[in-house]
Amino acid sequence: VQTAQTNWGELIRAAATNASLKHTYWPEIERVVAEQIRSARMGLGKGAWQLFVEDGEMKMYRREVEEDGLVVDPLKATHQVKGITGRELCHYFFYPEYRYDWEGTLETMNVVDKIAEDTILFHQIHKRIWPAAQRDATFWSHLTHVPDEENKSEDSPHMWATVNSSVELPSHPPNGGKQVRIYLTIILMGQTIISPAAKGREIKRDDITCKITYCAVVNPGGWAPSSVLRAVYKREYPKFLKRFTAYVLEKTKNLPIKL
Ligand code: 16C
Repeated sequence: VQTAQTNWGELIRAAATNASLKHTYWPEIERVVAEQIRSARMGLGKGAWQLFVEDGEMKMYRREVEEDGLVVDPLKATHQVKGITGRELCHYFFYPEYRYDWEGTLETMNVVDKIAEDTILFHQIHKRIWPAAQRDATFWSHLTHVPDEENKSEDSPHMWATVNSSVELPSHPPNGGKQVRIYLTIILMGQTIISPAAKGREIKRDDITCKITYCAVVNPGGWAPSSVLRAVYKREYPKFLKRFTAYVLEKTKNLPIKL
């Protein structure tokens, strides 16, 4: 069972491929992934988070934060989806071959380097929002998990997660093209809860529920009107989480369950 002392760094290292562990980015990946998991698993606390979307099981909270006059409101969303696993959720979010299917803000996506099976470097150009300049992003993406335990409970540390975090790539300098560089730190985490009714028999998709947490901080990197920005994310975050989870349900419905 998870405690305040859970050493996430150690758990993440145990799950990582050798190729990731050997890469110069590894210390940074381990630090950011551990920090993101810790904060994703933290409750909402008192006061700070405001609920701005509630749609069935999906809830989205934000904190209004500005840095140097730019809106960088952190987002924390929770959701529950019946019929998929945390592993399946993170698989479709991580692997580039599915991204154009579900990512509605994308203009182009390029894999800059596949460091390992569990770590990929991306350059993405996003759709322009009038009247602001178009944005692009360079980031590493890492897929990790903490293995299932015999007795899965909501406070045991088992989970799958994909973390995306901005990184400077000499091959793609910021503001080198006509886009303004955005900076992002994002985690998508999924925990699979198996209904006790399935004990002793084959698990069916009806027996599983994925508890999802998605946290994002996006710095727009340059001028964009605050009102436009807040209106855009209020529309785009819920659209993303609904569309993406529907996509994973559709892709997996006739496949064997991957726990
Ligand atoms: O996590 C998500 N996607 C991942 C894989 O692509 C990845 C990317 C995250 C970057 C998302 C920021 C893109 C903002 C660009 C402008 C949006 C254009 C919308 C046009 C729609 C027709 O981690 C899922 C991401 C879900 C969408 C989030 C939207 C957040 C907006 C924040 C404001 C950005 C500043 C825009 C300045 C004009």
